[in-house]
Amino acid sequence: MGDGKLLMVIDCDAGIDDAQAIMIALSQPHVKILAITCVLGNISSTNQVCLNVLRILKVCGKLGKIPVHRGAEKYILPRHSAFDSTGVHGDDGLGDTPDPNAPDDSHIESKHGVNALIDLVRQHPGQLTLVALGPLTNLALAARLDSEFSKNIKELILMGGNTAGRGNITISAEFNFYADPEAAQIVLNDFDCPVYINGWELSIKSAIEWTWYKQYLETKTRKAEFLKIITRKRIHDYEFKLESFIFQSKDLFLNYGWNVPDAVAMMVAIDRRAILEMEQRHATVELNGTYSRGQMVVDWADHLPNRKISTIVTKIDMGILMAMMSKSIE
Ligand SMILES: [Ca+2]
Repeated sequence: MGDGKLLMVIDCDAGIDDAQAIMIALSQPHVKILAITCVLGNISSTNQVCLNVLRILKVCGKLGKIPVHRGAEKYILPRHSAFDSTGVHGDDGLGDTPDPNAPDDSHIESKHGVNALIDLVRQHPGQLTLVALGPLTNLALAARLDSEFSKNIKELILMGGNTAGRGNITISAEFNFYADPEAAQIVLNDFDCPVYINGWELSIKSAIEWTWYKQYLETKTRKAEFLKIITRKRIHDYEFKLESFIFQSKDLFLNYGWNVPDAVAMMVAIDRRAILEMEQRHATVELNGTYSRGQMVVDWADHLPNRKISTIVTKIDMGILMAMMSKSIE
């Protein structure tokens, strides 16, 4: 099984960033996506995440060809009142530009996303590349239901966490890890497969040049048009911030670069040569703290011996990223 293909399962909370990442994976001929499992995150409805994935698949001509599963509908131990990132992704997760002909939920598989993950890994032991683009709830639940789950994953590439305490949802936490820190800790502390972490600071460092991105969205294809529609609201917000740049510090401006965190993780999953610099360290997650719940904590000086080692990506090849983004809208 495999035929030289990269066998991939995507777990996501789509999400505009996830849309870009999924489109990248779909455009790579050697990538075979076996399923997409959905979790809450960018929006608090897992069902809506599934509908968004179906819409992305339809735009790319893949509707009905890749199973879409509804996963967890609640975080493991939510300590915050319901929150999501609708300010960034819109109320529906795709920029509030609904398609009246979008596929309905009859296209969603009946099998739960967590069971789908477990079954797929059992069916393809040591062969699956798992790409996690949202909170890690589904992965943690799969590991708790099946103790062999992580052992049989070929590799896990995730978007989440931070290396220098730089937050995007709180003062010190990145969104995916903050949403479900218990799940993130289960994955980082317990998973027995190679884990690649693509965190928030990497995303800031890899922000796409604004002029390039605007031109990119003007490409005359159906897929580019789709991306343009779903990012319209965010672009408006971005341009507003850009115009008020003179009142901002350079550091803050960098925060408003065109970040594509999920695309970065997807690129790393597809082409390991895209990693230019990395650190191999134990990383875990703070579960308490007055300010720091959900912050990734990196053991830079081996204070915690015999812990799981993750690969923390710290620099990527922007040329490969932009080439993959371009290919994804052809
Ligand atoms: Ca995401």
